[in-house]
Amino acid sequence: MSGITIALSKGRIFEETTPLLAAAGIQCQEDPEVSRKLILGTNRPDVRLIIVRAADVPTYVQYGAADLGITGKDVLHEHGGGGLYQPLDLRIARCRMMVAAPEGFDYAASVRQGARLRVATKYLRTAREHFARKGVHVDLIKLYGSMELAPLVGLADAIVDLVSSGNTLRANRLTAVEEIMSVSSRLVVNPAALKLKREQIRPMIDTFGRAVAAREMALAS
Ligand code: PRT
Ligand code: MG
Repeated sequence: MSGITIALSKGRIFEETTPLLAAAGIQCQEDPEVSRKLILGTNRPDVRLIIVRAADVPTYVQYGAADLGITGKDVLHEHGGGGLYQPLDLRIARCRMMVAAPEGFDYAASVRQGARLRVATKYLRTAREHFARKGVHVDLIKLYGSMELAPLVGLADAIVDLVSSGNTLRANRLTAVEEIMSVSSRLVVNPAALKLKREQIRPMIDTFGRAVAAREMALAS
């Protein structure tokens, strides 16, 4: 196949990617929130989009089922990033990976006392590495979503999750106690595809780069 396949998730990543694609002259022909199709055509006959779960984007690109993908640093960190070229921080879908706990919970004191913390998260690898660096003993409990609930019903002392506005934490009387990393979405590229389709992919990366820079300039002024 000589065309280019780009893997994306719907929701916030698709929404925030649309202007960047437009800057590269790519317009999706269908709204993934409405259409049930998983392969979407664009105005460019040589470019198609595939809609996958956010956590699956690196896998599609790693195996070459997609040439390019757009995915959060959170997802990339869990995946490990093996077999992926990461040329560009797109600076979209920004948020922070945080440790959060119930408002009354003295996180610092329990860490100091060497207590064994129960932490619920869908980001096992990120959480494991973070607490290992700090030398904090944790029992990690794997969840697939709505981590904010876990401390409220006694499943965990704390959670590791993404925070953007902080509204979800506040609504559930939780508070962020530690930042693990700042998160934004990255462009990831299959290295073999980059070699084979360099004349198509390289200009696309450059155009995305210029669109990101222009957007940052506009936001700063
Ligand atoms: O939702 P679904 O289960 O389908 O998949 P997903 O959660 O993996 O995908 P999606 O589309 O929700 O998120 C895709 C990517 O967006 C993530 O991998 C992040 O890189 C990025 N992103 C940016 C976020 C957020 N901001 C964010 N706030 N992803 C999730 N959230 C969630 C967070 O987990 C928490 O539950 O929003 C809630 C907190 O938001 P605030 O605004 O209340 O703080
Ligand atoms: Mg989500």
